Amino acid sequence: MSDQDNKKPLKLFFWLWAIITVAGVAVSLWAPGYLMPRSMSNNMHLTILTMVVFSVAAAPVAAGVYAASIYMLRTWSYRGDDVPPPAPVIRENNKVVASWLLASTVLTVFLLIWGLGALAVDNSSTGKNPLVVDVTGQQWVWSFSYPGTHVESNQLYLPENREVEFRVTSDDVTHGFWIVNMGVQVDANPGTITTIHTTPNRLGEFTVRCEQFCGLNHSFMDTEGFVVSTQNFNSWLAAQPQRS
Ligand SMILES: [Cu+2]
Repeated sequence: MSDQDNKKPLKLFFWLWAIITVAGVAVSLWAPGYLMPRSMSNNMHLTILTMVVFSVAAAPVAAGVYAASIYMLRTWSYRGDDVPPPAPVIRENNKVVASWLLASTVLTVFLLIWGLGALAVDNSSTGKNPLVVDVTGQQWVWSFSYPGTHVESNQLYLPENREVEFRVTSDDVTHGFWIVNMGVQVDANPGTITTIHTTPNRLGEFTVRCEQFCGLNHSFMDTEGFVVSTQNFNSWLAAQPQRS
């Protein structure tokens, strides 16, 4: 093959790769707004951002695989016994192999650093006077109490823009305390208290779910929650029947 012929398949591969990469990046940026639950806390914001960053970073890799597959299907398809197969071009091009290896290494290291950073940030407390909420799971309801008050509720009310420290436990079997919109997910174990922090930053309704199989009515173990203004939160607290 001449040099000119050698460059043709590379060009085709490159254009396939570029088009699929652009499409992949576009979907990665656009889809989370529709597919992910609405973010209502700093944690969830980071979770969604991480998903977008990982998807964008994965787009050129996936595009490389698709482009190579399409290229191979086109080039290596059976054309009769008498037609010799074309010489492999991509695999034997050192420049292509070296840049692919370099790109994969850079991407992997970047994602590792991002992932470790996000993991370290996720569960840490800012220590600024958090609102403490005691969370108890039992078959098959959640209850929430607010230390310093005598309020116990089956709905979770939280004030906006104040850090919350959930102290999570269970009265019977292991449950999983999960607020989808806040990126909060931790096991509720009997006999032990697990803490997790978040700062709700958006007013509105959310759902608290159980995400550990805990028996017959596990799938019905969910309840409503609300992020409200500080003023409305205080009025809600005051209006609750006092537990003796
Ligand atoms: Cu459950």
